[in-house]
Amino acid sequence: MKNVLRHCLVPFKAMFIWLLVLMASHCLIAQTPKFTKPTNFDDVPVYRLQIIFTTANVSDAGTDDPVYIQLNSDMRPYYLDYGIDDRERNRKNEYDIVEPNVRFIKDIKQLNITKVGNDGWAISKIEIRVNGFTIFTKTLNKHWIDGNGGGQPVLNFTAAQLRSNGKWNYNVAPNIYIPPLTISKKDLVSMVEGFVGNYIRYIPDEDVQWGSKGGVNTIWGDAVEAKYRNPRTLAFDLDLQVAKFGPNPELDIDFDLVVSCNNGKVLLNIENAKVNVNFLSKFKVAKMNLDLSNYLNRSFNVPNCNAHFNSNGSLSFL
Ligand SMILES: [Ca+2]
Ligand SMILES: [Ca+2]
Ligand SMILES: [Ca+2]
Repeated sequence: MKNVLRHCLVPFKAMFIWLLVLMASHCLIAQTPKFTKPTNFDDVPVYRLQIIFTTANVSDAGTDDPVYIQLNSDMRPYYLDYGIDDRERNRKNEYDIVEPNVRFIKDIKQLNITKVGNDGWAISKIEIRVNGFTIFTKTLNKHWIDGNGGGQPVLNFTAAQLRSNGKWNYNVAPNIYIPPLTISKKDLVSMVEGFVGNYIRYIPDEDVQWGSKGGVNTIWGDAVEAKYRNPRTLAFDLDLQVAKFGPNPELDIDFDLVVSCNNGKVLLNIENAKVNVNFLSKFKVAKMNLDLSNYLNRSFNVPNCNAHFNSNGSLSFL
């Protein structure tokens, strides 16, 4: 039993370490940070990537179908799924894209939006945000994407279309190359939620979903919650479920996000991970470890490590 549980914990631990390394690269800075402004806008490092969709305000505009995006050909489909009812009529949804294949703005070579299934979705606005700055917006006249009724299930923008948008330059975002010195708790939660919503699509042989109130209740408060414990520790609680015939078993994941300093590098690590369901033994741990080592290379050196959590749960690097 213990052995099974250990196997279950490994992939989740690895995936969160992966996420945290990405978060770390988001903000790891020296006490007197200096950031070189790349000559070319396309060479700006991506510390945070978000995509924002507004669903049109017309009948049936919303959809419960899965939606994924791809920003270059190396990127596997990235599913946009938060622990809420996504893509409702006349609602704006902001998604964090925690994606190792987008390290610089130049890695955004396309925007391909795909919807699976036949519940049509009408989009009225799309926005891409890098490091908190909007670099692309497109207002649409109730653009439907759908798999039937004569609709197209995809909406694509080429590299040239994205870059001719008028916002893809330093004039609009002169400080886009400077990462924030503090990440709010809300933003940390959003990054975890964006990562997990995509990650659960790739767990083999199981249909893992966010918790819900339909049938057996599997959600308490928000699907992702974080609580300040001490300057080194932020405690996360995730509410998920496993789709099964009959009542869906709850999948509750708890872990501590711990910040520390190691040889002048800020490290964010997962500790005390707890999972209440032991179904993850088929997960490819070796693949995850390989991914993890790749992402580790993104860490910055920081000569003076003062990174800590504030009592409001934000992560400060000064
Ligand atoms: Ca619809
Ligand atoms: Ca959802
Ligand atoms: Ca909760």
